[in-house]
Amino acid sequence: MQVNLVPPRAVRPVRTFFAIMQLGTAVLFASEHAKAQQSASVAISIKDHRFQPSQISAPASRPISIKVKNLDTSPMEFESVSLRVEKVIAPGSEGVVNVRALAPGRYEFFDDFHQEARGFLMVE
Ligand SMILES: [Cu+2]
Repeated sequence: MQVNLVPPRAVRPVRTFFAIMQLGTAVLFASEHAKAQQSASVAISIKDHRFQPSQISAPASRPISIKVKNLDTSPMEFESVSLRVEKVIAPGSEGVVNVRALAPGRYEFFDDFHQEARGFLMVE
C-alpha cells in the first residue's frame, strides 16, 4: 500500500515550481558564462611613435580585443612580452590584437620598431 504524505493534487504545483527554479538557475549560469566569454574592447593609437593614450584599461577575466590605429607614416609592431602578442600594423591602418582573459595587473606593451614607444594595459 502506498502512503502519500502530501495529497496528490499538491505535488504537481510544487514540482512545477522546482522545475521553473532549476530552469531559472540554468539560464542565469548560462548568461554569466556568456558575459565571461564576451570580449572587452579597448582602442589605442600611435602617432609620432607615441601611444595615445599611453595607458589603457580593461576588465579582468574576459578576453580583450585591442584595436590599434597606426597614425604614423611608417609601420609599427604592437608587441608585449607579458601579453604574448605581436602584430605589425601598416602606416595609416589599424589592426586588432586579441588577448586572452587576464588576471588583474599592469601589462607593458611597446612598438617593436620604435622601442621608445611604450604603454601599459591596466587590468582591473
Ligand atoms: Cu616583434
